Amino acid sequence: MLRFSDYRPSAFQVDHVHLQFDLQSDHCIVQSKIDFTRVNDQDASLILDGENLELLEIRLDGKVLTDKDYKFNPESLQILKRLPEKFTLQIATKIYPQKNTALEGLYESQGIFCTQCEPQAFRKITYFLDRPDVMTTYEVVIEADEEKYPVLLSNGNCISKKSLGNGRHLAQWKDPSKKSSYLFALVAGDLEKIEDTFQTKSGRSIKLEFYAAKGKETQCAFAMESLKHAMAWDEKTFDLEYDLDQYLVVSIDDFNSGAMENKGLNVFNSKLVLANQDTATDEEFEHIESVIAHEYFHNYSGNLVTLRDWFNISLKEGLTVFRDQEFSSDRVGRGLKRISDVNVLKSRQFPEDAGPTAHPVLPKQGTATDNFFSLTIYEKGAEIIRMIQTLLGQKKFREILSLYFKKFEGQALTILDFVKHFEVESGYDFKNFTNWYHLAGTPHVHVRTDWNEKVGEAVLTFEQKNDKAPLCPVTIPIVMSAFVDGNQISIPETFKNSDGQSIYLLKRDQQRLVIRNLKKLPQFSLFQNFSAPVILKREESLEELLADFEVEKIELNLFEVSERIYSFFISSFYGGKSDLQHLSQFTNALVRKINSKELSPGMKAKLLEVISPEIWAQNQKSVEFDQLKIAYQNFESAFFNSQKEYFLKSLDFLEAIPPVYSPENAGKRALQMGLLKWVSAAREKAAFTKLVQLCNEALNMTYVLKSLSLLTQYFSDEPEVAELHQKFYEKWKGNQLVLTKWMQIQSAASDPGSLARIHSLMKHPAFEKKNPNSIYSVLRTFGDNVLVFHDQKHAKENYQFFLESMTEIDQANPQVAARLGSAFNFNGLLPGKQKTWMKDALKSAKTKKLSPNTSEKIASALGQLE
Ligand code: B3K
Ligand code: ZN
Repeated sequence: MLRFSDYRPSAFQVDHVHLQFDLQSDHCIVQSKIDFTRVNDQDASLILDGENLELLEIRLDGKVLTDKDYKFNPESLQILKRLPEKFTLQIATKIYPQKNTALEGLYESQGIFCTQCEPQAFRKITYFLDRPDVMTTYEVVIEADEEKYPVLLSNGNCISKKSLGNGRHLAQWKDPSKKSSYLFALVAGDLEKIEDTFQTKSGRSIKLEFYAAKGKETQCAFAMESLKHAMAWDEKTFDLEYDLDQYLVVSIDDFNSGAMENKGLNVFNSKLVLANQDTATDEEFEHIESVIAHEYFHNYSGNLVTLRDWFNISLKEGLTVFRDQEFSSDRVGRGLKRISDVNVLKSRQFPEDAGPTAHPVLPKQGTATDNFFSLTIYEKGAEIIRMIQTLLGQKKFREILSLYFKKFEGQALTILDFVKHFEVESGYDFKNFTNWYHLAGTPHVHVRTDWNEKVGEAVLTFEQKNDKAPLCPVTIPIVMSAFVDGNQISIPETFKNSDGQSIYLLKRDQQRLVIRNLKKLPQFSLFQNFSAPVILKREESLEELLADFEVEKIELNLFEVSERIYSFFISSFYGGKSDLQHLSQFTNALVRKINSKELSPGMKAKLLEVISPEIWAQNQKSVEFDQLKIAYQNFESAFFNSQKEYFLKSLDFLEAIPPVYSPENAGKRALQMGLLKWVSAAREKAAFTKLVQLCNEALNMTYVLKSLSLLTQYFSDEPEVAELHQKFYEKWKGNQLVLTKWMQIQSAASDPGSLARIHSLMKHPAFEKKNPNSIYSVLRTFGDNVLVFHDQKHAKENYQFFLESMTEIDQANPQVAARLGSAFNFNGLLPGKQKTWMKDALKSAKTKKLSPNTSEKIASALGQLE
């Protein structure tokens, strides 16, 4: 077990490291030369981290060490000899990148060597002090076959390149910046590139290069533009200028996560860098822009100011997510971006925080460091940063953050150092606020409004509860305003941040806010822009919600009102009732909004989205997911029928939008497809015809994929749908990225026979057993598809099959297998039978030989059920 409290500073620092890689066809020899200085603890011996390494030789200050001078095993290397204050170790190890199926350390993907060292895989390359607080400069020599690997890359600048005359060549790279070992990178392959430059605000010219397998490099053009936008934004917003002379990005097909921010040499999963309009959807373009920015922003939040240890990972991840969200807000529109970020939080992070692996943003312990890369660390971490911004106001927050990067450059910090910096610079007392970092679970906030007409007094009663931390309230900033007859009134007990927002702080379990001298009960707008990551339970009638829907101006809050209205209806259909009168009141209001000019097309599309089952389920104690599926179906037909004519007519105005991606075009397409979805859900012939036409003729992947997905979901009985699938497959046979999306829409569909389809997908030639994207698109999509996965009629076999697949994948790739564990997040809501089946499947998985990553997920899931 890893424990936060076990942290000790290293007794040794590394002054410089020189690495030499000899890449061969079935192995690689790594020779390191590491200069050490003892920095404290005169008696401590030097213990280096290693994993699965074959040690060939070790020298201390040039002299070969013998067996009795050191103790080693594949996991560590301890020097027993007394060490001077300064010394140099030379270590030679042998590794096998071609056999590396875990895709950590140095591995080969489709003939390209590449690395993934974060968090602790540098130790799979060579023995080292593999911890983020040991920062040093690197020099790297790579030697490889000249023909097969013409491009040899590492961090920093290339200082020489030469042919060795024997069919091999070498390149020498030097990184002037001190970095942690998790940021080391090496790439070797037959790659092509596109190039550009970025002029920094101080006038330096930065060379930008994107590399991909031959023929695919032109698909990096959008990512290149995104990078330039991100660089300019960080200069403008936080006064952060890129520090090196070049910035390289490489696209790799087999990659466990989305991308990696290695210093000066990012490695990207090809799905997050390659895009053009016939192969990528609008959503993917938007996502690429944000991930390119995210990795770029890490250059400061992560690389230059790094983390002391892996428990503090949210110091860089929460902050960098926050920074990329702000960037994308400026690119695609603040309201829409906030809606989609809050949606990820509610539909994915909240379930994680309620599930078996719930943990604080600053965890206290863990089994596998890899499992720290969670939605909680990333998304909830970003929300905590956002609350700090809310408390101070954006302007002040940005100034203090900008200072943070300048003050701490080159240092390894903790989250509490970060908060301290904000405390010192702003004078604001964050003492109680830091509980947000220490507690697991999502607080539920219950709000009640009481109105005493006689004395003209309104009382808001707030209560917070967190099952995972029952005795510990957190400080919850509630950004709010109140209106009487459309005029804003001032609210007592609130304070204003530097942006002029009124904030009420809920600090205790229960608080009452009394507003006196009122002629009328005000309308309250609470938690504006989702000012705290809580589950809000407001006692409101459907009438009140419908009234709010008419007047709410803040896009996020308007969306949330619609979400609560949808939730009302789903609940009544789930309970076997329907409320058609209110439904037509709602759909009438919705149609009015869609026809009006006050909202953007993208926003209108959002209002047409029904609450997701994952979010709806959060207010329940137990859920019969198959009943819920029926409730959704019944609701969908009732919804359509209440505006049948309007929806049918809406198909006529499906005007052509230019196929190219832009936030505006994306919004317009989303609205069209949002309307078409409702007609499809009612299985109307007109929708079928339109979908088939789009699938056959559209010049844009958003239309094609969305149409095929709606056809799969609602018209799977029509023989033409199978033909369209076959046609799609034939067309895109050579393009693995497109086929991954194709598999995903099939695995996300919720018609009967899902498991059989998953089986056949996994046998399909499009499914690549060792490719993480393939596995995620089929199995993770299936496990996260709550309405299908937990369906009582099929749950038993679903669970068995899923866990068997998970344990099998674990043999080759523990990280990918462990990520499938999100399927257990809803176990707490399962009815008795499903719980028993899940327990049986987990128990039988537990008897197998598992990696620490997967065994931690399975053990915690079992722990929750037992
Ligand atoms: N830092 C990487 C994630 C690496 C995951 C390692 N298991 C990407 C990112 O968050 O930017
Ligand atoms: Zn990150």
